[in-house]
Formats: sequence, C-alpha cells, structure tokens
Amino acid sequence: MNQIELKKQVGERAAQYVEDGMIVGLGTGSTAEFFVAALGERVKNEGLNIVGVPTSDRTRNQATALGIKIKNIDDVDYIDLTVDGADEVDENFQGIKGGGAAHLWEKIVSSNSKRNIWIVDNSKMVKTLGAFPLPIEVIPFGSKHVVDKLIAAGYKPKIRRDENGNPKLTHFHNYIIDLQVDSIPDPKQLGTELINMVGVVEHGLFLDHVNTLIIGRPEGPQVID
Ligand code: ABF
Repeated sequence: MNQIELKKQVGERAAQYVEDGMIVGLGTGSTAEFFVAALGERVKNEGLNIVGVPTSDRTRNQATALGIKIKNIDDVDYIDLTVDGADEVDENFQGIKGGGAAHLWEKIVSSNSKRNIWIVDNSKMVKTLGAFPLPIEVIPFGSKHVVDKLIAAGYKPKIRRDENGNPKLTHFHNYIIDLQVDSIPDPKQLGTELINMVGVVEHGLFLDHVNTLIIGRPEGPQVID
C-alpha cells in the first residue's frame, strides 16, 4: 500500500468512531481530508447527525461542501471528539503538528475536546521527535528578535516564506518559524522554553494531547488507545 492508501485507510477507520449527535473536531492536512470525506459519506448515506468544528478554512470548505453542519469553536460548549493528523509521533505519543500552518487553531480545538484521535501513516512514527522542523507561531512584531534568541539558544530557526519570499501568514496573520532541532529528547522542557518566549503565540509540540492513535499499516490500521 502506498502512503495515500495508508492515509485513506486511517481516515476511514477514524470515521467509524463518530456517533450520532456528536460535536466533532475536524482536523487539517491530507490525512484528515480522508477522514472528513468518510464522514461526509456517512452524513449522506446514513443521515449521521453531527456538528463539525473545523481546524482551518480548508477543512471548513471541504466539510461544508459535503453537507456537514459546521459551528465555530466559540459556538459550542465542548467538543466530543477531534480527529486530526500529525507530522511526527514519538514512542510516548507526543507529537509535532503544524506542517500545514494550522497548529494554533488545531491546538485550540484539540485542547477543548473530550477525546483526541490522531490518524497517521506509518512514516510519521519516530523514536524521538525532531527530524521534522518544529513550527512556532509568532507575532510578526518583534519576530526578528525571537529568531535571534532562538539562534543564541543553539537552534536553527527559519521564518516560513511563500513563493515570493514573503513571510507566510497564518489564519491569524502571524508568522511561522520552523525550528530545526534534529532531536527533542525532552519535548516538555522545550515546550516550556518556547511558550515562555515573549512574542511566541503557540508551538507545534502537542504534549499529552492524544487519546487514541490510528497508524496506517499494509496489514490494516493499528489502533492504540
Ligand atoms: C495536521 O496534520 C497538521 O498539524 C500536520 O501538519 C498535518 C499532517 O499532515 P498530513 O496529514 O498531510 O501528513 O494536523
């Protein structure tokens, strides 16, 4: 099975966790796209009655087109279940997210969810986090000094830029710094260090967030609770 087939496999498996009447956090990325598509099929074919809370405009547009009712996070009191992708997951189920520049929105939805499921193809599973550059959302004002402080701390920060070389803006009009760390043996320590830097809005370390991991495997999805 190729990577696309593995993403589809886990997206469809995760859709089976959604029950009638649920408020469901809808993740972002190519794997989550398969989950939303499978959910749309259930809404259409089974009349599944759910409310979706998107984690990006991209996901909102996809869900709306599929006939999934949508509410914003501040229009619901809680979220029953959020299903989302991830860029890296280590052996302690700590994760890096934000390759799609949506980690702030995703973390707000995730942290207000009763249950979080991550859906990943097997290439995302690592022993230690860090090969994937860690996304950090920062306020543009003063971001040069955040970059300088990260360099001084021994990291390799890079402002994410668009095809014209301009800083890529997030949904909230902030910048993304991609931090090449190589290895993150203590994600909690790094997370604390980063969130305490003035100008940092949120980092892409998702620590103690996930309840169930669904990993795409050629022999079938592996579900770990
Ligand atoms: C999203 O899932 C992002 O946080 C992360 O970048 C992405 C993984 O992307 P994909 O599923 O396309 O590999 O939640």
